[in-house]
Amino acid sequence: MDRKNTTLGEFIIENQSSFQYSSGELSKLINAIRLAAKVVNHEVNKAGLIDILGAAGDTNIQGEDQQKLDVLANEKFIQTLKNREIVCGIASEEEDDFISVNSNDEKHQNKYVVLIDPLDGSSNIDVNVSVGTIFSIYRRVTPIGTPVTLEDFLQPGVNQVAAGYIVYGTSTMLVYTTGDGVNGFTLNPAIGTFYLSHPRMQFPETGKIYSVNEGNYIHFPQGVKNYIKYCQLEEGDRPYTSRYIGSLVSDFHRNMIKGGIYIYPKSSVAMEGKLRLLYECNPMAFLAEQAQGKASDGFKRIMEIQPTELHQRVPFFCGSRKMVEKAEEFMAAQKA
Ligand code: P6P
Repeated sequence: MDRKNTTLGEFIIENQSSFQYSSGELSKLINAIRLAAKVVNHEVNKAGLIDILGAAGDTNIQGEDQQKLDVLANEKFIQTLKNREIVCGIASEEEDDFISVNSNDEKHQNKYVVLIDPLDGSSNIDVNVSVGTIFSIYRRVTPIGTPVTLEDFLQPGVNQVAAGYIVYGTSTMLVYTTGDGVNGFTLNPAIGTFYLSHPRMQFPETGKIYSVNEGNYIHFPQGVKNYIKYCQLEEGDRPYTSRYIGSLVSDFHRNMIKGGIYIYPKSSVAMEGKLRLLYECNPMAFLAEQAQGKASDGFKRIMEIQPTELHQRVPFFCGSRKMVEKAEEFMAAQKA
């Protein structure tokens, strides 16, 4: 059922039966993410009011200053997921290594692992620009009741059973897929309930928005430079509009509604690009494909990349199918 104003809770229950492994665990997992999202939303919305702005003083494995809200969001999602004994392992952008959750305790038959970017775009926090949480869910591949291993996390994106994001913007939305399309839920903060506001979200087949940090133009591969110039040419349906928020979730969300392409390519300063495969690119790629869009590294499908490291980075081209295909043509031509 996808009638508007269904609550997220009702939607999960009504659609649980459509999920082939309707053990109820995945429903409980999505519900746990829903709860954590409401807690983080509350903190994000008051960030300017209490002293949780500014770097927490630490830096994460990426060498980035950890904003206090990063730390808080990371703690809230991990704590919520651990407390419900639904998952057997968690990996986070903010954690150097993965976290095992009771997975070597035989009475816990938890079979899901969650990979998460608890607060993506956090550099925008201090300037009141929207940020987001991204999550990706897999079934473990090692035997239930044994300790999770890195193998449980280094799975290709095609193995995902669910993925989604929360965007803390002018309104707070939770957008997710379990492999049967993409649905968007908007939070009514007055009563703390998410309502189905965007059923069956789909990327327009093409669009007129390109999202890339053109400040890095001189460092880009020639194929990306050529595609950017193509977007700017006065010809046919162009020039396109450049829109870049500096928050992947926000740029992706706008492009999914209006049509567009987001590109974070590799460059001479970011040899593998900046975005992380496991908890940014794979979940966004799953959503993109479920919304009739496309996601590649400029050459091959993101979700078919075999991960080798927890925090590995990949170049990312994602959005309206025809726009990604055109960008891929320019990438292929540069190799010719
Ligand atoms: P740049 C945020 O840090 C992020 O991971 C994405 O959300 C965003 O699209 C990108 O990096 C911005 O990176 O190098 O353009 O500032």
